[in-house]
Amino acid sequence: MELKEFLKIAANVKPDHTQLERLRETPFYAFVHFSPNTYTNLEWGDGTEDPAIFNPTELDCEQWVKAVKSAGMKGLILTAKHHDGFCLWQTKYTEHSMKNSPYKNGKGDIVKECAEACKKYGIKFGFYLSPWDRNSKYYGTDEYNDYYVNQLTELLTNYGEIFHVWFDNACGEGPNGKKQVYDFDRYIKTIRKYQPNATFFNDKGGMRWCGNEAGSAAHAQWCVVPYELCSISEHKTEVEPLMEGSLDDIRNSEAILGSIANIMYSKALTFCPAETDMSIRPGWFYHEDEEPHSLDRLFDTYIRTVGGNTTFNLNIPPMKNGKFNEKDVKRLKELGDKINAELGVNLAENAKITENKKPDSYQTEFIIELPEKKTIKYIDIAETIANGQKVEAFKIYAKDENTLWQFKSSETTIGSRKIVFLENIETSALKIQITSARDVVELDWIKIY
Ligand code: FUL
Repeated sequence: MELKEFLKIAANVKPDHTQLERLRETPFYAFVHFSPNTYTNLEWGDGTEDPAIFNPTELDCEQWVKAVKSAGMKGLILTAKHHDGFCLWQTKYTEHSMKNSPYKNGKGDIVKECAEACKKYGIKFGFYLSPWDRNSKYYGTDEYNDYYVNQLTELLTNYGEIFHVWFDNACGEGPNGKKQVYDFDRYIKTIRKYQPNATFFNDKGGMRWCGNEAGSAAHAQWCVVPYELCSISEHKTEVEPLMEGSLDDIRNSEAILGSIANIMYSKALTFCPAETDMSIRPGWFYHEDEEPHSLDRLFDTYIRTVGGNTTFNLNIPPMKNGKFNEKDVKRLKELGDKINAELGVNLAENAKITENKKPDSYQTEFIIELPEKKTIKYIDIAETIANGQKVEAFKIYAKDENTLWQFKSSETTIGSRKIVFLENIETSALKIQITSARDVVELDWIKIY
């Protein structure tokens, strides 16, 4: 197969409807880590914690949801079960759960309270059900996969619409010293059966991990990646590898996974966007001695993730009493206000946008002429990601007083959305020059702020 043909195939691998919804409608959502760890001051419980310690006497899920909403997030994922195995809902399958917590005399169901609060305020609800379970006696045996699917089914069928199911890939030892072989195929079939519109997160497919927990999405992000490395994703295209070689040394969490130099060894391609996960504080769980990250750091992460062809999953940990810390509530509101202030008004609303295609090439350029001179801080570009990811590289130019094009920035991929920070350029015209693409470029929008 010729490179040109190969790239055209890669450029036309499309998202499924769940991935498209996540990228377009819900790219920014919250994570809420809450478990016995909140009370033991740990990040990973070992499963021997007494459920009696878990007692959020002032639990206020509506406070969480309102705070999340104020940041502009559209969904919330609760740790229904973390690695310690404690279940935040009324499960039939273990006693290591709310049944033995003093909260509401063992009748509490935090998954329910949280799902209901989300529904009330129009926030989508999802959950994290950790496959690694350091409490379950079944862990490390075949029966554990039944146990896991039973719990998954409870969560998928009793709490209304679920937008995202979070599986971690962590696979440590359980109480009997054994590790589990996870039956991801079965888990995914269960999700598809009960919640066909939900996405799932796992670095092997669905939505993959961006590779770090520091909120750093890389400058070149691809959604179309080798199927061999994201093999639980559904969409695949058989291709002939362009080069003999192996993908053994590449991890599925690498940003450049979809670069030509990597995909040319692949036998099949799949669509698997990255999710960037990060906590508002250093830990995933609440620790009294920690402080929330600065507004600048969070806003910058937003630009580089939601504006970098990944989704952004931002964790806020409730305190022992079951509320978010007021400092976090304030920071979330500041973040939402800053996003609106910086990216709220599209200055290209009344601009004239013209495309000049180069003949016999996928190279093209878009000229944006504004009705008058403006100070421009960001360009926001989106490919028609429903049809695949095409752009490899582009450059930005702005017209100066002498109407000459001045080079401003050199960028790589666009994908679902790329926001470029331009540092206050005063101009009345911009040019986006696509210097390299895999097929005919289609854009959903060009906005400027
Ligand atoms: C990791 C877990 O081990 C952490 O505790 C946390 O839940 C994070 C989001 O995923 O892999």
